[in-house]
Amino acid sequence: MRPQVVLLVVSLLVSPVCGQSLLQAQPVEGPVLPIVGSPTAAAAHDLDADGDDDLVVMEDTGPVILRKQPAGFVRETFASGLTSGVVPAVLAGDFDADGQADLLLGWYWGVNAALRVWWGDGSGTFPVPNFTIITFSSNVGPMPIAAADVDNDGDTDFVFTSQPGYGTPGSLLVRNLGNRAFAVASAAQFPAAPPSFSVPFCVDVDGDGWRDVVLVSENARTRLYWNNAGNFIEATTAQFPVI
Ligand SMILES: [Ca+2]
Ligand SMILES: [Ca+2]
Ligand SMILES: [Ca+2]
Ligand SMILES: [Ca+2]
Repeated sequence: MRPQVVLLVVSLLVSPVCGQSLLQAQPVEGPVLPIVGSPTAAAAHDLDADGDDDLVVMEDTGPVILRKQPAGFVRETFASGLTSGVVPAVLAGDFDADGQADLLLGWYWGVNAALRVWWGDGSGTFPVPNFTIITFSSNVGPMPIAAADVDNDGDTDFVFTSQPGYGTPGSLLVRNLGNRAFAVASAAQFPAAPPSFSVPFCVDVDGDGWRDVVLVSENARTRLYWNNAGNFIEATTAQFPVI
């Protein structure tokens, strides 16, 4: 049986028809997105609750929403208050658990450096400014953001890194307190990250039911922070010897 199987596989591989399908298959071309300029970030979520994922895209002059409709993506702008494309932090999700999609936008520069959570009304277009500003004790330059329920209270929390040159370097944990309120964890609760470009991931490394945080850094070793019932402590290099 084995020689026959081998011959059949070889036959399939050299078959002109099969070879064409394997080697010359062309990708299916998707719709052209109505995006202007050079976007810096994007997130996907069903913003208008019609069963398909829409997009929020950070363009050069601020965020736009691309709602997926049967004929293609419909471009929607909203009064985000952001006029710069230097807004690389964006997430979409239901952050107050009311069943309607919300947006988390972050940006930098001076006193405007903050996170802002836009509360959705279910339309996916955010027609009326309705947001909560999360402020910090020092300037931050939010870039990559990870969303996860790190304190196991049922709502989404945020971990992000503040990049050198755009704010005080380090990583920060923003706890979702419910009722559209947030609190920035203290340095004792969430130790600062290395001063480098880092991307956070929330994952339960040790399987204890609490999501730990892994920070992958550009110019420093990857670090792991154990989640100890909602408070974090950095793993030793013996525990996590990742360069
Ligand atoms: Ca949708
Ligand atoms: Ca919501
Ligand atoms: Ca939580
Ligand atoms: Ca864990």
